[in-house]
Amino acid sequence: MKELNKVEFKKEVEDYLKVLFRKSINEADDQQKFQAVAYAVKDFIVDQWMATHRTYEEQDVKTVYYLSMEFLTGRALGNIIINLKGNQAIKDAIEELGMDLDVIEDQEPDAALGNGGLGRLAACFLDSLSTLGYPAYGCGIRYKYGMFKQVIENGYQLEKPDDWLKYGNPFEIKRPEYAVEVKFGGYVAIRKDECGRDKFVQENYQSVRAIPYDLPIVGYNNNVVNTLRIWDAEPIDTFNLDSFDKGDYQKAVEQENLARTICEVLYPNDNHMAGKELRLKQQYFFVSASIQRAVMKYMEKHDDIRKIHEKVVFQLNDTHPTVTVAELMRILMDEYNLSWDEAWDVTTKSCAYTNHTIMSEALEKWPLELFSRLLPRIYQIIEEINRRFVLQIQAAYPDDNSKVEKMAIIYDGQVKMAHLAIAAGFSVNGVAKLHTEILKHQELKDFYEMMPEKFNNKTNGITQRRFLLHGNPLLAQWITDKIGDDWITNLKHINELSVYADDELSQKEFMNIKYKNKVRLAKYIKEHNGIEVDPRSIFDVQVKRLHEYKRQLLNILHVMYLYNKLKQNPGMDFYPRTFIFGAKASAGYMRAKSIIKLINSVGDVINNDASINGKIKVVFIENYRVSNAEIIFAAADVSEQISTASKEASGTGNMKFMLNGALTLGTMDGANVEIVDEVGEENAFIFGLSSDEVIAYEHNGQYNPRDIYNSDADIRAVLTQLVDGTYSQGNFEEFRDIYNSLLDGQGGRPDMYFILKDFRSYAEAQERVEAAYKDEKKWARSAMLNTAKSGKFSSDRTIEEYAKEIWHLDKVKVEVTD
Ligand code: DL6
Repeated sequence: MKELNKVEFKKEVEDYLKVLFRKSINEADDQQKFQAVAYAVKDFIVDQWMATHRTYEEQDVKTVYYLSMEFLTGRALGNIIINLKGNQAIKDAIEELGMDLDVIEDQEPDAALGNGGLGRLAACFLDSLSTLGYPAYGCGIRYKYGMFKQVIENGYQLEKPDDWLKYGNPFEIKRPEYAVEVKFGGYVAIRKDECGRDKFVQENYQSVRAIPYDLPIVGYNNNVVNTLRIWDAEPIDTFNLDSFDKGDYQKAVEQENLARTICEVLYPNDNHMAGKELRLKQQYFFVSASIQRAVMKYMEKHDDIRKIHEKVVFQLNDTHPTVTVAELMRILMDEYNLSWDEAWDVTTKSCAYTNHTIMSEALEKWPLELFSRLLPRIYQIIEEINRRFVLQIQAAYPDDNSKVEKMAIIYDGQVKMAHLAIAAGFSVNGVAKLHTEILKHQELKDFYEMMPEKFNNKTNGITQRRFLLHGNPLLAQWITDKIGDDWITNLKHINELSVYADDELSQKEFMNIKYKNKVRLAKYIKEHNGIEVDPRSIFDVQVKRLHEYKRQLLNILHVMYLYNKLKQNPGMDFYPRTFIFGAKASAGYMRAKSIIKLINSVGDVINNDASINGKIKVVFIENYRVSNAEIIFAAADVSEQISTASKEASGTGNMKFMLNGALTLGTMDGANVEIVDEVGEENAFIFGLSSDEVIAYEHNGQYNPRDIYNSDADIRAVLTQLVDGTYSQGNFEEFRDIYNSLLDGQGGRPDMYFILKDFRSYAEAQERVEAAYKDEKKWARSAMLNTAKSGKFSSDRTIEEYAKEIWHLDKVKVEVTD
């Protein structure tokens, strides 16, 4: 691997300041300095980027195209620097130029092209693919506005546009030479081609030019730089004279609008389908562009399209890119003249699907009218796939008509994207063991029975390079001092720390690092929230998207309960606790927004009550995102993973906390189950209904939260405080909807997420947390074991499994020649 030369690097930074801004280092502002540093870093990696692609071409490698509506990559600069092992040289260069690397990194806006877990997983996967040397493209959308910026005003969430491209993105390269056309609407006509064959032709359509922008994904210390290709839309021909002459003015305006709107904004819905037409346009837009380009690239070096699956595999990140299946069929049949059977053979060998949720509101179903109007040729193809699939179902279950009803791709006036992905994909995977079991035996039971060979599990993972090496440099260095640095690329090695778990000095060192990270977070909180928190208190953290199933409400109701106890009994034995929240709610999700307001209101009352001597603090961190997440994970003692069992497919925050030595307080849900398998139940705090119990209650309807409300005075007191103005300055209505959702369940079952049912068990687990924390040595041991046992949860492990068991990729070594 080429070494970064400090002297050359300094000169490059100064040159870029001149070329880009006509400024010297003393004149430039911090943003300009960031841009210059970023360009200098890009210069350094571009040789590796070119060498990587040259190697791929020379070796004619098989490539995975990871198709995802979301890539939540966060900031690039810091991550690239650590992956280049360039930290020291660049740090020194920057220091000698009179700058501070942390300040420079802070100038970079997060690339927030994603909502939460699904998008961040995609970003971790890209990091691992490059680090492991697997040929890959990430394919997505270059949203002009990413995930909104959350501002908290008077306790309420406000959404502000995320203008992340305001200063340009120094890392991207526009590739107009690879632009393709994407067509919408019109109708399908049958025309004769030059050989007299019937051809399906889309006519009277509107189209846009899809333009790719490439971003480098730098592997760790291995010269590999893969590409994240995000597509932007431009008008095909703006107001050319032709259009005016033909009276096509209206169409020209519409095409221009289409191009302007398609990539405008990321839909801020996590685990929820909004069903908007523009969203379907976005899906087809980036899928069509990516598949067209992948096919063209393949055909540049090969002559038999029937063998494309030997060199290309498309991984569908949830159902969002499922139109891939029909788009590939269209290209193969309409552009390469393959027969249906030939095209189907290729398609079903090229597409694999990952399911990320069982939440019914997230399952994508499109009304036929909308789908067929927007994508007429794609719809025709899906109709035919459905017709054939229904025949298959009927052949398999001749006596059971209900099977077609449950499994058809088109049914009840809707196109069901998951059914299409399963019918056409050669692999269907869940993202944690429990989740996959639930898919096989509950949600996708019929499909599993019919096609068991397609189903497999790939437990999620996270990259230790961003979430430990970059986010927690003190702990990273300590680990390296103890066991060497193999853990950076092989997290299994981190288990070697286990031998230090009982060593008192190591325990002290470990907890001292935790303390320093808590001081760092306390400073951030003071600066951003104006709240003083005590780094010696227990940092109890729940950061993730706000969703009822994730049960931030359970957490804050418990805080209210603790506060009541403390008020009733001021002298009680109580270990000081700082409850830290961070969460964005979808803009239209009113109850979620109300829960944010409740957390802030409870915080206002408790934080300002001098009578409890600061024993409880409640902090809501505004605009939770990848960059502040790194600081938060490093400082956490307790990791709140308290979803209703069966609802969280995996979770990945749980893994980031564990890696940084926090103890999980959680339900047996998602990957929590596997975390407990690894670390042992004695080093976590498990509570609540099991997934089987939740599912049983959902089926038998025998849960009535009123019974709990009537019999448990503490719970009743807390619920009453939602509607008696305690936390709403006398406004009885502010939290009425939350109250009703727990007891009356307007528009659904009361307490759908079993908050009251799990409350006592949660409170009891919280007591265990407090008792455990008081035993410093025991806690330190458990914290260290959490870090030591996190080896399984590296995305490197996950990607190895995908590569070996689904994609069948070979690793590539890249040499850079000067
Ligand atoms: O697999 C990544 C991530 C899981 O860790 C979360 O448990 C799951 O909720 C999330 N799923 C989604 C589904 N989105 N949609 N639509 O974000 O995936």
